Amino acid sequence: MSAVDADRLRSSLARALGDSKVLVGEDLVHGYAGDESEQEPVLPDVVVLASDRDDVVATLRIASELGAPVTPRGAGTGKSGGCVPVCGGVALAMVGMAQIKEIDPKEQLAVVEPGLVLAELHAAVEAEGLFYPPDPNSLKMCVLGGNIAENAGGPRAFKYGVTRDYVLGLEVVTAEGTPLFVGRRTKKGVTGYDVTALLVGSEGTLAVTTACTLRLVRKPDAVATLLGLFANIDTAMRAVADIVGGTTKGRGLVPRCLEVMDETCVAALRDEGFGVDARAGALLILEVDGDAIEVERAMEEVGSRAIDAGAADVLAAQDEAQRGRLWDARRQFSLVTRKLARSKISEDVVVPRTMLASFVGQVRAISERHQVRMLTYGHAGDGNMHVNLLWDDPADEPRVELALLELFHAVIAMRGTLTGEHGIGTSKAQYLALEQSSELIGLQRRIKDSFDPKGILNPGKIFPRTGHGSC
Ligand code: 2HG
Ligand code: ZN
Repeated sequence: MSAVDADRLRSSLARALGDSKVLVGEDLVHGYAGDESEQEPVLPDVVVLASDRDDVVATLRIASELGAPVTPRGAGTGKSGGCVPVCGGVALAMVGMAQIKEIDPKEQLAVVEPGLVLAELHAAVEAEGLFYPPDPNSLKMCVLGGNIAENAGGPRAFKYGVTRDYVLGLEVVTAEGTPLFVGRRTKKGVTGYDVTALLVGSEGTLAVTTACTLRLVRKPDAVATLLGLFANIDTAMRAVADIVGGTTKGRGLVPRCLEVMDETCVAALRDEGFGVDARAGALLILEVDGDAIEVERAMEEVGSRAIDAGAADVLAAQDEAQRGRLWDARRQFSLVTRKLARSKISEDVVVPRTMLASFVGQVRAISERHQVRMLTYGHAGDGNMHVNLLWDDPADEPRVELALLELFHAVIAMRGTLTGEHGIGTSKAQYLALEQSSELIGLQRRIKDSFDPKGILNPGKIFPRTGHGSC
């Protein structure tokens, strides 16, 4: 934005919302410039601290009138640049709207504001005997609005599905500042288009969420966590195939989590001081839930499938504290791997589960061919793999880019997809056309236009930055 336009924007917002909700100046706005991806932070011209829906309406009306970009923002834990205000303008901070408005145990639903921290929602519904399954690993920091924008997943997605499967309805404000309720509160409903499903995962480009109606399920009575020790990731992937796909000994099983870590990941955990059993080259975290009898049986079945597939051992967490430590190690993984090199790119590609063994072979070959350090971990049950590319010397960047491009080509050739839970954002926008036809991209651009005719909502995301959506 030009300096004059930015000044006009700031003063209009301050007049409408009051100075206390409008942050101006580098010192105050720099905390709203980046996220947890490799996308360079960009300073917004102004930050609005929304505390209710009226603030969002007023902000969007002013921005729409002035043609100013608006980038909605949750906790900033995103991994694809989604909340980085790449075109400047307004960073619309939603964390001040963090109320739980309703938990209805009979209807099994909750209505919450978008700034609510996910772990707080978990605790509140579990106290009522209910369960909200999505569990991205940033769950102690990330907020529901961000989860909805990116259609977040997490380890439990294998059994329970992703955020979209739990959003019944949304209260949103359109780019022009019109409040709308989309969706429903009922279990079923097919009235009109499924606009709710479209908005979930739209990365803040279509509307701003001000409240969400979430579907809950019954909290499982019991849960057990197992740790499978494998010589290498290839054997671990064989176990995943046998557990999920079945063997001559029995049908496929549905543990709630099936998380894999390769040899580089395990070594990094050891370096961080986590006491990993010496027999483990690669690890599989397996978690089952249900009633106590189901859990007992599932533990045995899953454990013996892993042993049959070649696990050196399968250890069961003995109590909540041990379970907690195991998940803590897994949840810190994104940060642990950041320490392995000066730069890292973290991907979240998905391949059909039956291709996992061949996928790890291809990652190894790409890493060798381009001499780029790569590691793999992630949600193996879903085929959703976090391949990380690591490098220290900026001169290596061209090789890293080639390796990345080759990785994406390999994924698409396997009929996989570029992103399973982090979104396209800015970081994968240039690769969108590898997966989607120009007709499909064009259709999505037209959808964007009809929600946001002036192109002010989170510009520069999803679509490659030429023409529409560029600043
Ligand atoms: C995870 O599963 C997150 O830990 C982050 O999706 C993945 O940063 C990453 O590589
Ligand atoms: Zn993940």
